[in-house]
Amino acid sequence: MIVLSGGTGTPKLLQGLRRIIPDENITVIVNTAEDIPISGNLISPDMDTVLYLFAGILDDKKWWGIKNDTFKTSETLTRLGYNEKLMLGDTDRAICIFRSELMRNGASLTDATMRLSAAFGIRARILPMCDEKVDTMIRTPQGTIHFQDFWVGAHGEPDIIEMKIKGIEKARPTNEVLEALANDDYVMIGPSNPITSVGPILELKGVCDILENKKVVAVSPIIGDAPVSGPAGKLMTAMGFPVSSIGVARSYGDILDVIVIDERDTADDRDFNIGVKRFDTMMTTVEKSEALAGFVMEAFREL
Ligand code: GDP
Ligand code: FO1
Repeated sequence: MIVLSGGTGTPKLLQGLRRIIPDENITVIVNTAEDIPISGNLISPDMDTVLYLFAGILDDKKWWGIKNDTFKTSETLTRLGYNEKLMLGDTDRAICIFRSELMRNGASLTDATMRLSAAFGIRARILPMCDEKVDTMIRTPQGTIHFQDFWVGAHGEPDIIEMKIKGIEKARPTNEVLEALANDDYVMIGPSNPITSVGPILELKGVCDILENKKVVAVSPIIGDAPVSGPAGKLMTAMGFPVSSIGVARSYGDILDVIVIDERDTADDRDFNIGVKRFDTMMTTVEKSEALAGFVMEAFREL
């Protein structure tokens, strides 16, 4: 099973999926367009959430960072008068330093991710979508800023005129991603932000063409007219999509076979030109994540 992931909604679904299929059978292709250097080291927020989930160390209250991490370095920097854009935990920072040192010595992001996966004893295959640096940039009336400056720095408040992924035209899905897609017919798109998390993966040259020939099931991150959390609504509006499960399906073009929407969603099935299945998609407990993952697996079996 291949899973396309951002850093919150899909990791919640992966938490459930891991309870029903072995990690060895899971390949996760992770968005890297929100990656950003902090104090000289590369932070890869979506990647790290997925790695920490599979390593069993994720802080799954916040869905980023490491459980019971300390923030001594960050606090000291603040005391000295240097405020980092992201509050990085000490252990989290050590992992980012290790990755960045590997990369400074010539490793690709994929190589570094594999080293980290091995060090954590992770049996799933966790792959960055590409090795080139790509950046989600948000155009606001005040200027164009990095996604992390928009979401963490400015609390998602600025109006959005447009979103662009800088560098995406030159980026390519890695050989590891292409090989994984060549060897698996089933692709799950979790309930991640369709614009900033799934969008960059789909924008990589050739990916949509490959997915059109796969069995693809997505779970909607939008229930009714609002996302469960985060800035997906604002971004969908800026990119011309209605904030609804129909908007989510539309943003994925022709690649979907089935979309799983929430049982509370009042969207009319006839407004989608693909299969629509309904389930409780609010993953407030691991048991609910497992039930949703089981439902998605059943949807694949019926295809
Ligand atoms: P990010 O990288 O942190 O933005 O995380 P993702 O893109 O992976 O996930 C963000 C999306 O997850 C948001 O649009 C939320 O609406 C969605 N989401 C979070 N929790 C849930 C949930 O329990 N159910 C559903 N259906 N969507 C969720
Ligand atoms: N999100 C925050 O809202 N505030 C933070 O201080 C913060 C720190 C942070 C550190 C490491 C990391 O991997 C992620 C972190 N995040 C933080 C989450 C993250 O930047 C965003 O929520 C995601 O990129 C949105 O997809």
